[in-house]
Amino acid sequence: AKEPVRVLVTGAAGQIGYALVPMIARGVMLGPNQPVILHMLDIPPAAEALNGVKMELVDAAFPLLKGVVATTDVVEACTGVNLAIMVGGFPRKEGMERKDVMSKNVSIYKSQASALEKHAAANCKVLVVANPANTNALILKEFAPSIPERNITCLTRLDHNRALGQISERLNVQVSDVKNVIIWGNHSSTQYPDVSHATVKTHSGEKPVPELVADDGWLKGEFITIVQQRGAAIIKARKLSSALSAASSACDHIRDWVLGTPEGTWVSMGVYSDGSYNVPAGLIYSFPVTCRNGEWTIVQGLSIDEYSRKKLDLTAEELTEEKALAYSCLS
Ligand code: NAX
Repeated sequence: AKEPVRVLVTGAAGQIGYALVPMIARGVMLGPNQPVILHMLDIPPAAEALNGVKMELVDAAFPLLKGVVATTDVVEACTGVNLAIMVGGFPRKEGMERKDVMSKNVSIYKSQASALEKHAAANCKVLVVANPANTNALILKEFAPSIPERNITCLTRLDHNRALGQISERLNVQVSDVKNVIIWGNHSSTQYPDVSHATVKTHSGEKPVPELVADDGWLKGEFITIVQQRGAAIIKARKLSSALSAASSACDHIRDWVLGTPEGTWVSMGVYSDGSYNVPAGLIYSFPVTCRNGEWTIVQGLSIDEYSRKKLDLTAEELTEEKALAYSCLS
């Protein structure tokens, strides 16, 4: 039998946590033959709710679930984990300054980085979900210098999946036949959902999405804003932010990273920029990546036209500003 993988979920008593932990325990993230031990962390005010989630996990009798640690102690939560899904954070409340929210998250991610650095298993992979996701991941990277930078990522797969969904609806095709959209940049409204290289599988082979949609106005207008603003549209409809789609996309992100992307397919992940596509090095920026043997590689050589170039730069500028703001919170 396979050794169980220890998976940390922070903010596990929250909405995404509640959707995510049963998916992990069912094998959605790591496959149907991989036993797991869940480590769930939350803060003391949520301790009782967290214990309730643990009770439900026991009640669900998941065959793959070999143990549950539910704790408010960050060291206990991080000890021995192979994967860390960072969902916990400080939400922006009405009337709060951006700097104040940033400052709270910087201090959370700084201390959780140190705990992971000291106590996680060697080669632990990290996915940051909590907003500002890219910048929280960058802070985590800075304060966990012994964790390789290729092991620290943030979630833009939800945006990627939203783009696939919109193309599928527009063209009335199966979402599983659409591939190779790209989310560039920040998980924020400056992200650039790009379909220039996306294709749809048809009876007569793979066709480019721009050719099938044949409405440049829609692709450069409504499509982009729908994807960028989808989170706000969900809040308006549900009076709560995206949770099941975020949880499902987090599973997709880790599954593809660990088990590999299908031949000819790439996905979007927020990763540490090496300067590819002239994106400033040293930002956590969403790129198209392929994954093999547990490692991601940025897809190289895609053509970027002038229109796309501006959008790649705009979201990079926002991330550069966020980085400066985060650093100003450290001093
Ligand atoms: P909730 O407020 O329901 O849950 C957050 C949980 O984190 C709470 O239980 C809270 O007690 C806990 N928490 C706070 N500080 C903590 C700390 N220091 N250590 C451990 N736990 C802590 O939010 P939810 O809807 O679950 O969203 C979680 C995060 O995901 C938010 O930051 C949200 O903005 C972000 N999102 C990111 C998405 C992405 O695609 N990257 C999409 C969905 C979501 O909006």
